[in-house]
Amino acid sequence: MARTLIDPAQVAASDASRRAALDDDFAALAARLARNGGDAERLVATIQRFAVAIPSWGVGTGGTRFGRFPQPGEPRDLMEKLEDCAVVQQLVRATPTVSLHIPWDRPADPARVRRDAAELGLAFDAMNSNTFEDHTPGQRSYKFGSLTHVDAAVREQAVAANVECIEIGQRLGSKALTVWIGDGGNFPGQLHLRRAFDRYVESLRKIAARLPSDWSMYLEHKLCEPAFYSTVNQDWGSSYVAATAVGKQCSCLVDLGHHAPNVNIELIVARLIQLGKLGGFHFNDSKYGDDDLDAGSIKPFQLFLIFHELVGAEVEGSAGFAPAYLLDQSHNVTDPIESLMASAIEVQRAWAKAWLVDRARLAECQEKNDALGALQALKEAYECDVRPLLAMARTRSGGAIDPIAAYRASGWRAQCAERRPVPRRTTAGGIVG
Ligand code: RM4
Ligand code: MN
Ligand code: MN
Repeated sequence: MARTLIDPAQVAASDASRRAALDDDFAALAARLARNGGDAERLVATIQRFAVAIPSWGVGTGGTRFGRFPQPGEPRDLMEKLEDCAVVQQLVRATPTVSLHIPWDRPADPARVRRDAAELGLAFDAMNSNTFEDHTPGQRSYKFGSLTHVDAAVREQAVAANVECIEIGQRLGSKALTVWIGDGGNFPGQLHLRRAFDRYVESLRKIAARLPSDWSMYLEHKLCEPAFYSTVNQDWGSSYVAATAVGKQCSCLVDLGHHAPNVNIELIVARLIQLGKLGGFHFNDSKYGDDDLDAGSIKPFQLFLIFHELVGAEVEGSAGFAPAYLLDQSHNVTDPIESLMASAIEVQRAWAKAWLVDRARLAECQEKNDALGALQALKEAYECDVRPLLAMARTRSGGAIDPIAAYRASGWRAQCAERRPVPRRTTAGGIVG
């Protein structure tokens, strides 16, 4: 049994006033679903097996280039970040793993961190390398790129940084490396576009050569930022070409905020599934760019349509289909713990609704070119209020019926403000500041 940071008696008290209503709502929904051959119990079991990883950089307050408004009790080091992740997991029960960012989270003693995390009921997901900023004085600078830099010595240093991530990850029990680079050009003519991409693939191959045989490597593309004219791994097509060139263990990771406005992301997902190169996701939401807003807060229907593709692939038995799910958000005006809980539930909600789609009926509509009927088949699933299923799955897994209410009642943030008075770190440390 994992050590619980929120007193279970407090969670039970929060649940007590909600239990009867949940039982009523669940029974009503189960009856409704049964009328169309649905099985609420089976859905609860399906929801219970859903998991999405927490980004270590998501538990601190984020910021924009205009400023950051830290809140009291922010985690000051890796262990405190893990504590906050454990609180999310205790109440939500859909976030059993944490994704680390190196060197922001470089552990002094990985074996010990692994043990302490396990005690909190947590394990480690994909490792993220950071060659988009300079870390150590005296190091070669990434100002003009890392894996794609014109200088081979800088490329070597960036490859070594990724290899270090793998080595730390092995000691933590991780099985994947996610590579996102900020490389690109700010001005036309700055980069030789084809040569920069060639150097990217060459560096990636060197990293892949150091990948343990049971590991995966994910390439994360991004339209722009920090380079604002051209980005080396700009879109899913570039990412696919690079992943294919690197080999079997390498696939593409889709961050929902890394596309041009209005791009049909579910279509990209379908293509990557079809090509056997969908590695995983960074879930978040956006209105304009890489806004890193909470998953499902702006375009919940899009999130559902993405899961419709994912569940479809699972149902149709796409071989070896097991994408990695991670939240990648920046919480600027909310309590990060609350945002992470709400986001995990949003992603889980999209997953649950995707399982409600009547696929036989949808296929029939498609065969008959019944466009309206097909949309209706999707909308029926999307519009179903699955909250009782989610809450039932959560409480049966040991979480809270209403995680945000239970968290607010627990006083965790106020306790942290006392226990974690001043930020320990004074230098910049990525999103966590
Ligand atoms: C990037 C990208 C990466 C994340 C960094 C912090 O925009 O989304 O996944 O590691 O931000
Ligand atoms: Mn990302
Ligand atoms: Mn991003």
